[in-house]
Amino acid sequence: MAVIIHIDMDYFFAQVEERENPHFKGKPVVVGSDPKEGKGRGVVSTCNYEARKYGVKSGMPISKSYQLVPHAIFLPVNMNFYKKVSASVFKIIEGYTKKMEKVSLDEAYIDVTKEAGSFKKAKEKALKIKEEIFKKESLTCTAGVGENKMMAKIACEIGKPNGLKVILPSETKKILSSMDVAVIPGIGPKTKEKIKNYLKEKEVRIKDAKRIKKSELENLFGKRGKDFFYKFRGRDDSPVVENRKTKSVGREHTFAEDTKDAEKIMKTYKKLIASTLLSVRRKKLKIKGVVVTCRFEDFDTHTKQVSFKVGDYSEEDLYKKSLPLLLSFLTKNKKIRLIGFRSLVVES
Ligand code: DCP
Ligand code: CA
Ligand code: CA
Repeated sequence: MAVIIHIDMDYFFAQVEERENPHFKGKPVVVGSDPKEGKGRGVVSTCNYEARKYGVKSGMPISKSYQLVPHAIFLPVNMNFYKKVSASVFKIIEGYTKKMEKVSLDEAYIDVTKEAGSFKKAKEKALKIKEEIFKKESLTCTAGVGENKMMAKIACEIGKPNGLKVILPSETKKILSSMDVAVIPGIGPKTKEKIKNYLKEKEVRIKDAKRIKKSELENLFGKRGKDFFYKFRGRDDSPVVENRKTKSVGREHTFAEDTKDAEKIMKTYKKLIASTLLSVRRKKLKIKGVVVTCRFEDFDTHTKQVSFKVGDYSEEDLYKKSLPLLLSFLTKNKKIRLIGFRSLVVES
């Protein structure tokens, strides 16, 4: 049996805004598009718990949220900043485990089966992570611990906000049975509606959904149906998949003398590609993009990059794909001191 922790930041974008503006604390904060005094046409990204008391929710039209709490603090989505905060948070979590899967800017699964071994140890680990995130980033999160990804996520939902909830394997079935089917990942409003109609009931809890046979679920939902059958029973075999780190492999060359000789530059460039590719193949890596660097005679240094589908590429492919980048440097009216070629790679 596995031991999985799911971490989800509380009211993430809004909490980051509160942290940056302590005088917002205690007031309703809505992050999203401009409400334009009720005429705005975008949606709410998220809001703090004060705003939730008025019924504001993620995804709601911003105009509706303005009707509900016109006196709220409305803020635009400062995505680049949230991304930075997210990276710092994940860095903290990574310090505790090798096996982490980020699933969005504010949530991740970690598989602690080997490292922690027991639910008790996993709970201690989750608490340490929560404490370190709070200490270093002044942000709260909720952690859920369960026997698989689904149960860890459900535990996290129960524990929100600023909670730590463990669902022991012996509790899994009982906890699930009285919950609404919509807690099952993959069951959205449409799927729920179909199940409701099939059972001819007004509301469907998981214990009701368990009356549907596997074959019936398969008829209703195809492959997903079988998945639902097991999930209603607390089973989920999906593994925690580490996010593949992008690394790069590259070469560079400094010319003996600064040059504008296109033929000479091209010849060197092709050699850099060939040598890089050799190294990529030796390490059995797959390529997902390239970066071209150029340093001019005055040491002014530029890089350009292009991404493409992860795969195996030939020297010729890489040359063709990256040539426009190199050419953009050659058209500058300056001599070149160094060129570099780098391929962005992932483990295959
Ligand atoms: N988000 C968004 N639009 C949505 C849902 C979410 O832009 N429809 C963004 C804003 C959230 C962040 O993603 O802050 C994380 O989403 P969550 O669903 O985890 O929600 P919150 O973190 O805001 O709240 P909770 O405390 O319920 O996790
Ligand atoms: Ca969240
Ligand atoms: Ca989330």
